[in-house]
Amino acid sequence: MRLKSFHARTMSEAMRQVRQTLGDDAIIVATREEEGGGVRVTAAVEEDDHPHASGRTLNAPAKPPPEPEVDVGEAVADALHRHGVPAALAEQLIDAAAGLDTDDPTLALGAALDAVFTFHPLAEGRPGQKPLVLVGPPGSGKTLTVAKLAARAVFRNRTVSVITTDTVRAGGVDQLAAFMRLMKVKLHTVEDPEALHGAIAMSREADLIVVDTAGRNPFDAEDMTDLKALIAAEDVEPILVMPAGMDAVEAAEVGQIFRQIGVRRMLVTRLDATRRLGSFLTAAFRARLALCECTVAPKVAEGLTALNPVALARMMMPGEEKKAERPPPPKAKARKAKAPASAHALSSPSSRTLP
Ligand SMILES: Nc1nc2c(ncn2[C@@H]2O[C@H](COP(=O)(O)OP(=O)(O)O)[C@@H](O)[C@H]2O)c(=O)[nH]1
Ligand SMILES: [Mg+2]
Repeated sequence: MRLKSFHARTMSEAMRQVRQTLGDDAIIVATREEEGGGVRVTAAVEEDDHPHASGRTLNAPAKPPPEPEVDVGEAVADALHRHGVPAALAEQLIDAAAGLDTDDPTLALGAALDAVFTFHPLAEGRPGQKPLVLVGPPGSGKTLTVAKLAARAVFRNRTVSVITTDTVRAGGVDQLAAFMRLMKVKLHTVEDPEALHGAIAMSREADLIVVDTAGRNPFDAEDMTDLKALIAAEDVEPILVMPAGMDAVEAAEVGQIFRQIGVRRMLVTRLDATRRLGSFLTAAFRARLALCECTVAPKVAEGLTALNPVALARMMMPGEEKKAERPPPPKAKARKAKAPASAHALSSPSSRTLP
């Protein structure tokens, strides 16, 4: 099954694109009016039906008999329940999945996630892009994610500038400095908003500017005022870094607090160490935050990938998790970070030289 979204000025233009790209057998799974005008249509096609997917000829063997029918609504509801998705959000997702012309629960859930959430991956680095300031509670994964973003940019031959404002906590700079030395990326250390201004000005030529910040307690007004001032001093985009696996209500509250200081996108960490995905979905839903990347590995060079509705649905559906499981690794001396099935549904760049 292949899912694809199309943007166009009018619905008929979008439908024409769907037919041209996916063929006459494409199923429309969601339609949405875009904020800036135009429409977005999400359509799906069986890989075998897609004219370019399989090279099937008229003499190709007949398809195997269909599998026993599943109740799509029930399967979606089950998955949402298992992932601890609270009732209000679950209801909205089940509603969005209902009435879709598909008997594939993963596709239905993917389409529902696509309809309810906004997926907006981080640009990989281009000159003039707003600096990304990673913010979040202490220990949420900001520093490792800064290093992962820098590594991704370096692997893709982008120039990157990394700045840290985390000078208060002992060891806050050391860990990032070690990562940056390995990548041969200069690390700028700044203490206050004025110094941040200077460091950003000096980095303007870089394709990607990433700023690490100290962890802030969302329930401490002074901490948040301080962070707001840091973000407001520059034309930057704050990205909320949140670990998966928190309590859903807590995560939603944290998300809402960070939204109040100007955050609009959320990056989720530690998906490899989490079984239930309800908390970050609830945070994104309640705080109206778009989802960008997620991280699924403790290593710098691995496991940073853009979230998308189909990958998320695969992570949430039991059958799909099994299908995505890797064969057991060959016996080796080095201990490999073990990512669960959910992580394998996502691809990631890898390197042997970084921690
Ligand atoms: N397994 C795993 N660990 C992670 C991931 N992201 C962060 N961590 C770990 O979480 C801990 C806190 O990360 P850190 O970047 O220092 O958090 P910060 O305080 O927000 O800067 C560290 O031990 C990281 O290695 C991830 O995606 N998977
Ligand atoms: Mg840190």
